[in-house]
Amino acid sequence: MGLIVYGAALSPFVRKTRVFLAEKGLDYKLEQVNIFPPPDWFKALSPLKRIPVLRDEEAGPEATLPDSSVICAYLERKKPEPALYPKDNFAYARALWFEEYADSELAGNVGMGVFRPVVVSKLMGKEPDRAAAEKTLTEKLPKYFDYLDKEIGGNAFLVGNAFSIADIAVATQFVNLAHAGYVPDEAKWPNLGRYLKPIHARPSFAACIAEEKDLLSKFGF
Ligand SMILES: N[C@@H](CCC(=O)N[C@@H](CS)C(=O)NCC(=O)O)C(=O)O
Repeated sequence: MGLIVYGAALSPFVRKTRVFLAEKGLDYKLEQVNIFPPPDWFKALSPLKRIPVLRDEEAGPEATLPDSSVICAYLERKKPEPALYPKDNFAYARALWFEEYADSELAGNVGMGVFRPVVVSKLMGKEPDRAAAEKTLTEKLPKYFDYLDKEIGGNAFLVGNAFSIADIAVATQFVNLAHAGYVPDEAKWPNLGRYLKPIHARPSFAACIAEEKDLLSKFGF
C-alpha cells in the first residue's frame, strides 16, 4: 500500500511533486510514463494526458489524482507536517499565487521557449535551437525575473520566512532553465540567484537534479 507517481524525469511538474514528497518524508515509487504519446491506460488516469498523476493505494483501488497542484494540496492534508503551506490566511493565498504564477506563465515561457528548443530538441535527435532560447531569455523572461527578484528581496523564501509550495513551484522551473544551460544573470537579478542556490541544494531538489543530470549526460549534455 503506497504512493505511486506516474511521470518522467525532467518534467518540472513531476519534479515539483517529487520534491514535495521528499520534503514531507513520504516514500513513493516513480512509474515512468512517456507522454509523447501517452499510452492508452494513462489517458484514463489523466484526462488532459499530462504528467504527473499520483496514485494513493491507501485511499482505494481507483484513487488517482492528476495535476501537481492538486497532488501537493492533497499530500499536505494527508501528512500535515512539516507544513509546506503557510498557516496564516494571507500568506497561504500568496503562496498559492506564486505556485500559479510559476506553473502557468513562467513554466510556459521556460518550457516552450527555452527547454523545448534546447533540451527536448536534442533528446529527439534534432539540432538545439539556441537562437530561439536566447530570444525568450532576452525578450520574455526578464519581466518574470524582475518580479521574482523584487518579491524575494533580502529573504531566503518567497512567503512568510519559511520554505513552502511557493519556493518549490518557482525553483523547479529554474532547474529546467539550468538543464538548458541558462541561469539568471546575478548582476541583474542578485536576489533571485542568491535565493535559488540553497533551494536547489536542499536534498529534495539535489536528488532529482543529480538523477536528471545523469540522464542528460547519456544524451551528450
Ligand atoms: N498543470 C499541470 C501541468 C502538467 C504538464 O503540463 N505536464 C507536461 C509535462 S512537463 C505534460 O504532461 N505535457 C503533455 C501534454 O501537455 O500533452 C500540473 O501541474 O501537473
